[in-house]
Amino acid sequence: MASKSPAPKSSRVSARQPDTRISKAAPATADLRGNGDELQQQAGGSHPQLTTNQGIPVADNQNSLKSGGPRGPTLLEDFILREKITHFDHERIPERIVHARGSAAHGTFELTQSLSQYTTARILTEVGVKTPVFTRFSTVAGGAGSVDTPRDVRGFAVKFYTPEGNWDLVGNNIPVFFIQDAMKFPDLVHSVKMEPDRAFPQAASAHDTFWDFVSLTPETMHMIMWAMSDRTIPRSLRTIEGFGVHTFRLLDADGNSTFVKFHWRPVLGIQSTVWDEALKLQAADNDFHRRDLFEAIQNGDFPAWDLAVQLFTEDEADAFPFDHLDATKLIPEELVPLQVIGRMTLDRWPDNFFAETEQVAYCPANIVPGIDFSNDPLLQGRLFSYLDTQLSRLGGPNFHQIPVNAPKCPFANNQRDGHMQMQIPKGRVNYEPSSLQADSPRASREAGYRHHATVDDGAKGRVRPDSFADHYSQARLFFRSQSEIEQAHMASALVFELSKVETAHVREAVVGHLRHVDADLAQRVADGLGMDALPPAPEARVEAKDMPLSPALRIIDRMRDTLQGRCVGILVHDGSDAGTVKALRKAAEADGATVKIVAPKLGGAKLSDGTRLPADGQLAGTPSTVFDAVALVLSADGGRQLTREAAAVDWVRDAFGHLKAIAADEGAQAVLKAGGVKPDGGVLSATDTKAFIAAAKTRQWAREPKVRMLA
Ligand code: HDD
Repeated sequence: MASKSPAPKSSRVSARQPDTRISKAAPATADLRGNGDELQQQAGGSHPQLTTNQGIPVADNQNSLKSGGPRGPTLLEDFILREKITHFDHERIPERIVHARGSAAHGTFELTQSLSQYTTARILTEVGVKTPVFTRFSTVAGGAGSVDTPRDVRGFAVKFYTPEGNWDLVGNNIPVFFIQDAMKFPDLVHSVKMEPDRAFPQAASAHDTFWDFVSLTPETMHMIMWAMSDRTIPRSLRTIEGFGVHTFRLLDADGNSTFVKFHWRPVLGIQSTVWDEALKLQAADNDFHRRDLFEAIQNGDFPAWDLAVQLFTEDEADAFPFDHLDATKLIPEELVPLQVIGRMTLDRWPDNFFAETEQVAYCPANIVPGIDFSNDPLLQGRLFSYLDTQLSRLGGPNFHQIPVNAPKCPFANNQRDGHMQMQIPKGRVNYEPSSLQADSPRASREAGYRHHATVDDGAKGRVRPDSFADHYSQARLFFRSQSEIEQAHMASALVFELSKVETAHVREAVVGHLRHVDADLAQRVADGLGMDALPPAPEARVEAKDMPLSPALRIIDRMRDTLQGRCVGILVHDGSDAGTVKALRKAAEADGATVKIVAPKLGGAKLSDGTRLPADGQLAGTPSTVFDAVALVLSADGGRQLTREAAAVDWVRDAFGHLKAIAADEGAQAVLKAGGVKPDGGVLSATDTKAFIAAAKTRQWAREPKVRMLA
């Protein structure tokens, strides 16, 4: 090592002329003083030797190699420094063009009902087998470092490591998509990402280019309805649904096909936030969803989803009043019911974010025998796009060897070499047919992947089928199927988004389209924007038809009244009543909630019984937005003090505005008053734990019209 090497000439020179301000005896060779050992005593345990990537042991990880004494120039010779900095310089890879910000977890999928009547896929026929999965959730528009709670679609991508190879179900939390043909994907994405000249807004669809594209692309209208609903402001990743979106095929042993749509249903039920809360969460905790998923898994509170399918035949599909190959259309549950066939449980957080969550490469083309694609033109384009993007994102054709991407079943072929080849193939045969090597891989008709023998006999052409032309009926179906409160949220979301659009004709064009969806909705949005008159509706190729409403499309009605997956915050200060805090905590935890204590100081509060209760969060950094329900337990003096603390006043004002249950004792009434909290069914006495717990299981929707002017 350096100490054994001869000292470089320059350092020998400077050793004779030491820098006396620092050391009278600067050594000629490597000086290990201050190499950091003294800083590292706390960790304990036995640590492996730190080495370079070549395995050379490192003696000093704090100081670069200098010539001419401690203040001399750093030497190019310092291969340890150069290797460390070079590696660091290349630590980042291109982020995903969409879905850049994501959080993922390992888990398993267990089939509970066999689909052997329809498919040969082992993942869908072997009941009770636990198949490993890796599931990544994402926002779409923002960069990797953006926030977790913008109004946005959430990606829901599952990699099943099946015994027949990897199956990737790369879906979203919305069952339809903005566009019908992959040809439009780059335009859609360019329009929603930050505008190219100004580089803003980040992670937001509320800007001119997105709504310009929407206004000129009526096929987006159905997805827009979903995007403006509370689905795009979820409470947590644990409480979103997932959808495979496209129609796929299941194939039996004889090659017979059944169409299938895949759905993920969260066991906790769906939960959303309210828009003002989602906005404030962006300030309170950029990582709100990631942290929630992490903490749930660390606490053993494993999130789970049921996998359900909708199965239908070609004849049934032909009778639908829409085209099942059109990704802007859903199949109402009332038309084709869902069958639950299994459950996915996520139980292990990745060991390393980059190695796993960042490097995972999903691809809708990763499919196993017994499942096949349909002719959905959006799906067909995706089959190309993902592998292509991963070649540049992950740097070459061998990214399938990265542990998170590699199949867990044996895999072998004659593909060779390329950047970052990690395997060492043996033997002289890397081609087929061959006769020289007994163990060279061969294709097999029995086990191998088979495609459905689809017959397509039309003319070649760049065309859109007439059966894709109805852009408004399902947008109307979705809007009209919502509860009143959800409709108001959608109208308000449209007003919010369009209020950020600077160009008047774009706003008008969007409202024009809304007239086809629902006249009342268009009027409410126009009023919300302060328009004097309704803009004209554009000509529709196909006028909207009324479809039977689908209550299954709502979420507020379907939210489970539960404390599972919810978090209750209790605000305390010195003198808070110990018994009340204890009773509240006990009752909330008994019902499955996580409880967090908030106090003006992290050290917590000295309670009425003299005990000190440490805080989980300091008041100034823990606003009520991060909780589902809140309680304030304060002495009269504590309450008085907190009326002068803006963070405490905001705590109750926001909890009230975000429709949360609030429990407060006598001492806390002053804070409630300062926050403008008006008594209602969701504002309860802190000593009535039963009533508080009941109210905490849901939002106080009836309060909303009193606290917000909805469109
Ligand atoms: Fe896509 C990523 C979901 C249409 C091209 N997409 C990506 C991810 C999800 C989806 C969840 C993130 C995967 C991960 O966590 O790494 N995409 C969808 C859904 C679509 C859809 C549900 C419509 C039904 N996507 C779509 C089209 C194209 C792409 C039409 C291109 C023709 N998608 C991509 C991509 C990404 C991607 C550019 C970015 C990073 C990546 O693939 O690996 O290739």
